[in-house]
Amino acid sequence: MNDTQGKFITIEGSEGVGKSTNISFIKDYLEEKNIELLITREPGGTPLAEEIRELLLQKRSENIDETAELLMMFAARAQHLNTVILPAIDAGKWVLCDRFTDSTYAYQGGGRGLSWQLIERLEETVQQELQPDLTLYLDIDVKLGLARASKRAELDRFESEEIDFFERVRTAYLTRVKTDTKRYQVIDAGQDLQLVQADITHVLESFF
Ligand code: T5A
Repeated sequence: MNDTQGKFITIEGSEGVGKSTNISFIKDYLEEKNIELLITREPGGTPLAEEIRELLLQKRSENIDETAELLMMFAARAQHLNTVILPAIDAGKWVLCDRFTDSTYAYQGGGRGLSWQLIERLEETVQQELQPDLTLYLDIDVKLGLARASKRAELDRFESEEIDFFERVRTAYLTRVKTDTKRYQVIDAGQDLQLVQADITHVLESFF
């Protein structure tokens, strides 16, 4: 990535951790600095990828095979990356993405038990060398996150999983963030929102 290119920031965490809430806070922060920003999400971010999202999140009687789920995540990602994210970065915009491949390591790897080597192979195929410049990982006690999530709309297919699933998701995230302490910045999302946002501001200031 050269100086005329934008930056790629991702925000990660388990259910109800406050990603949407804090994305709008980060948007205000970056726009104050006159940064041209694209906000997007995964799975989704293009019409086709949003259709795949619907397929993935809908509760259904047919059990979705884990590998099929994994491939659908990467199918949506390939479309999103090549038609939305990369063109925006090349045009000098900053991209703020609600979830990216770390979610796949956490949910399909940790949660579903698929191997990280398999995920790595798909990651290389779809992303080549591309990695986010900064990943904010919002960490929360699983029960607290689920309590927050359950206050909103009806639970989707992932949110309806058992608590053990989300404990494995969190463990996978916590393992992953240790692999690159520069890219991953861990925020304690169990705190009051003002404190969470003070920590996010601190991370963004260091990033600049
Ligand atoms: N998925 C995704 C995979 O399995 N593999 C993949 O590769 C990818 C990309 C997508 C699902 O897909 C799975 C993971 C997911 O299950 P999603 O919509 O992105 O779904 O994920 P959710 O976690 O469900 O996202 P939500 O938008 O539903 O939750 P948020 O954005 O984390 O939480 P938010 O901001 O809506 O906050 C939840 C509630 O908590 C309050 C908010 O006001 C809100 O009511 N809140 C706080 N309350 C107290 N203190 C704080 N600090 C608070 N922060 C927020």
